[in-house]
Amino acid sequence: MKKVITYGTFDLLHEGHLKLLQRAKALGDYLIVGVTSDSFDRGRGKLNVKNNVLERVASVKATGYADEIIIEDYLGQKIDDIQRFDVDVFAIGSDWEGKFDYLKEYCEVVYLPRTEGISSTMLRERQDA
Ligand code: C2G
Repeated sequence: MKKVITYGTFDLLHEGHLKLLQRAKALGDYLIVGVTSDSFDRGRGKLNVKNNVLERVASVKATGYADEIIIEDYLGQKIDDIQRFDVDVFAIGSDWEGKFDYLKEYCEVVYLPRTEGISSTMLRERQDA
């Protein structure tokens, strides 16, 4: 069984997230999605997130693409997860191109095309307007 893992905040879940999850799932048989905790996001400077972690987990669950959902809560967790779950493929959007090449020591790393014209930032701005 080929295991794929991906991570994200998935705030105000939109079509870009949906496509990313669909493409990640298609890379293997079993998809693990790591949803960032609120404190992990604050720590990496994402201060504007609208949905809390439970809401974001529920949105990811509702897509039907995730076989398992975990919480990402600390720096360096990706390596631990890949080893713990015996992951074959790490997938992430192309806005991160090159940034996760250090994981190639542990599994295959795939950058998936990002969906243009939609983002959580755009939706948050629209909500605030
Ligand atoms: N994404 C996409 N198209 C968009 C927006 C997002 O393909 N228009 C993808 C991103 O590339 C990412 C996933 O959707 O793979 C989740 O995006 P975010 O919620 O913005 O999360 P991000 O900050 O990219 O988290 O540890 C966390 C991860 O490193 C990345």
